[in-house]
Amino acid sequence: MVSKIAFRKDVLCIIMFLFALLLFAEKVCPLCGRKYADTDNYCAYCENPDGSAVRLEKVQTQTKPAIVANIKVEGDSVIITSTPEGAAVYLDGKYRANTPVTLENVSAGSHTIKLTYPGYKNYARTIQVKSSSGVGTSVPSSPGVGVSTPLTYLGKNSSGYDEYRHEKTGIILIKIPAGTFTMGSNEYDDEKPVHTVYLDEYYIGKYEVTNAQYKKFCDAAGRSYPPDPDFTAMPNYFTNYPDYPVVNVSWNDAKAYCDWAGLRLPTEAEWEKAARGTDGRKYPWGNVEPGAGGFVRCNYADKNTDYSWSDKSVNDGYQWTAPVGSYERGKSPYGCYDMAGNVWEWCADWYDESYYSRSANNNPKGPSSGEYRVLRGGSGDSGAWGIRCADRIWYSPANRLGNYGFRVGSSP
Ligand SMILES: [Ca+2]
Ligand SMILES: [Ca+2]
Ligand SMILES: [Ca+2]
Repeated sequence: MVSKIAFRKDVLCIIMFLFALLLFAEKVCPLCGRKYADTDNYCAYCENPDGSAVRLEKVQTQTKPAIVANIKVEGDSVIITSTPEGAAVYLDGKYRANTPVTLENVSAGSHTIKLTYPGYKNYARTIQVKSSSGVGTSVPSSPGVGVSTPLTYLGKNSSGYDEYRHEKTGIILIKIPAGTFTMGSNEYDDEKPVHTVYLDEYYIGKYEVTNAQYKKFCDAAGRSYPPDPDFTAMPNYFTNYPDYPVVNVSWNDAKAYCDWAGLRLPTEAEWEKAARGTDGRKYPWGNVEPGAGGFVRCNYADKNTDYSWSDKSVNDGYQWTAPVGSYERGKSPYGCYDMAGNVWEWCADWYDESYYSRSANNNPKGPSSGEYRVLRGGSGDSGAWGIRCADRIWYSPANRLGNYGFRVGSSP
């Protein structure tokens, strides 16, 4: 009798063990290295398809292009040009101006010159200056106002779309092919109905317009600098943080910049297509939440902020703004950066909450008049709902805020 009971216990144990194995069987994701259930076809954390390491390889082989710099020392002047033009120039670690630039009265001795440009590797080099006199001052070259300059083709970006450099501003534009996309969502009334929109081919900025890019306009056109947003521990934001997005610009300021540059603001439809592509996705990167799988995809209201809606489980690295192009995983299907978060972006259109119910199917340009202009994409203060590609907000075109900026658009 005793041995019979013991045998049954053994059998029960083996059956339970096999059952447990079946329940808890896991595999390791080759992309993010996390374990997920054997029964799933996708990694539960990063949504990588079963067994695929393709995205990992893609991330690892992406290398940033180099800035090509030409530095000439003539007496106590240092003449710096670069490709791309508009790179931020640092002399001995201190920001001076953007290329092309002549730094004058540079003191004798050895100096370091550093150049930075969004999306490019930093350039650094030591120079020797022989003659000496006084403190260095910078004299930026002054391009003419209202003169449009041509686009230079740069090749295809890592998402497979054509990129161009706008010579006057140094802004990188991505060409968005003609075709239809899904606009709107069922989440809020002003995003309804979901509808199909056709757009002709157009260009849109790869990044939000930076402080350096906006400064070039102010200096050339005699426009006043934006007021300081008073970001904690970021004094003189506009002049000290050249690669960060310009903020505290009104719609009127953004429009004036575009007019000066020979560009324009994107329409609301152009903005949304560039952000979400054609498949109606929720965010530029897809449908997973911004912090899914422990990855960082954008600058939004994370643990560095203290709002009731702050996502304390995510550290995106920034309380206020981040340098443009900081989040590789947050790119849109066309390769545009920061279309979720960082700064809200002014669009060309007047705001009307019921516009989608009567919008044109082809190249909609918004209502013909209104009181407010549209902003898109959310900012460092936004919760996850506010960085959705379909979200719309509005503000008076004459007013500015410390989390409002813009990116440019253009027609071919
Ligand atoms: Ca943040
Ligand atoms: Ca943005
Ligand atoms: Ca909204």
